[in-house]
Amino acid sequence: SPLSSKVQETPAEDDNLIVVGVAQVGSESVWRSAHTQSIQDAFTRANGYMLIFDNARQKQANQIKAIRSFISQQVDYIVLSPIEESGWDTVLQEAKDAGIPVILIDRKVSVDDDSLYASWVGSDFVREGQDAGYWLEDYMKKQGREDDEVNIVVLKGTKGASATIGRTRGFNEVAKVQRNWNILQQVDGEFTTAKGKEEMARLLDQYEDIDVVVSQNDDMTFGALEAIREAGKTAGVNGDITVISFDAVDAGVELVRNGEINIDVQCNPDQGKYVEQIIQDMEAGKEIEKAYYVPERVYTQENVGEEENVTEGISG
Ligand code: GZL
Ligand code: ZN
Repeated sequence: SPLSSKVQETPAEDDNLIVVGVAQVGSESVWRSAHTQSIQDAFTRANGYMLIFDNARQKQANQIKAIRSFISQQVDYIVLSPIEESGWDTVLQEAKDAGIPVILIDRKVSVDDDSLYASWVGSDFVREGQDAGYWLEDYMKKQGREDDEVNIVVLKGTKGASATIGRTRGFNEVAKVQRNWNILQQVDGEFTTAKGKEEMARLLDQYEDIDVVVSQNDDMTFGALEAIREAGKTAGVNGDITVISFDAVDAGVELVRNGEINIDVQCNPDQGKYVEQIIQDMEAGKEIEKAYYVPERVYTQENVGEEENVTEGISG
């Protein structure tokens, strides 16, 4: 029979589509899913884009492979959420040599030459950590416990991630000037519910008096709350253990409403539209900033009912 080689139709290349390669961290958390959704909502065909999306499943090597594949496909822009801050100089130089602008989203890179990326959109992670620390300082005062020993455990996110580095630095800045705060342990909870639960259970075994848990994302907090319950303790408002969380995904804010989480420091995942705006500006030859911070707030018992009081738009 004649060779029926089915000729692979190359997709009709609409010249005027902007081709964007996105190297996403993975799908490790509820926050990450919302973040991915914001990217997919922004880069639609209707908006004039062809989106090539890669999920690195939490491995930097996969992100580097994805970037190299975007370069060989000669995309117009590369958007990267770098899983950790180091290890990017070589592959970003390759993108630069290929004349493909790289826009960072969410997390940051630490590179010698910051011309290796055009711009960054994300959260002020150090500020988030400080907000958590200042809230705890204020809360202890309100509770009349400013002179009590406060035993704190910290569930950290994945090693080397800007969110982990920033939240840890910001909280530690406040903690180090509190005479009576003891940070018993800071452990890697990997931003996941399973690991957060496992680590919290281990800490509850090890210490009979934990007053506060600082959990660097809601997914870990969901696990920590299970571990606290299984240890026969209570969490949140009027609980044995005060709970400080980050991300403020919908399910996290719900737990603030019902009192299981005392404060949830928002990390705004709605970043895709800001990166799309930057690309529009670059297409129009406009000057762009090196960094854009997305608007964020914190959720507590007092303000959880309030409307989103963040000002729309990014601050350069
Ligand atoms: C923060 C983001 C973090 C979230 C986690 O901007 O990088 O990664 O806090 C996610 O939920 O895994
Ligand atoms: Zn105590």
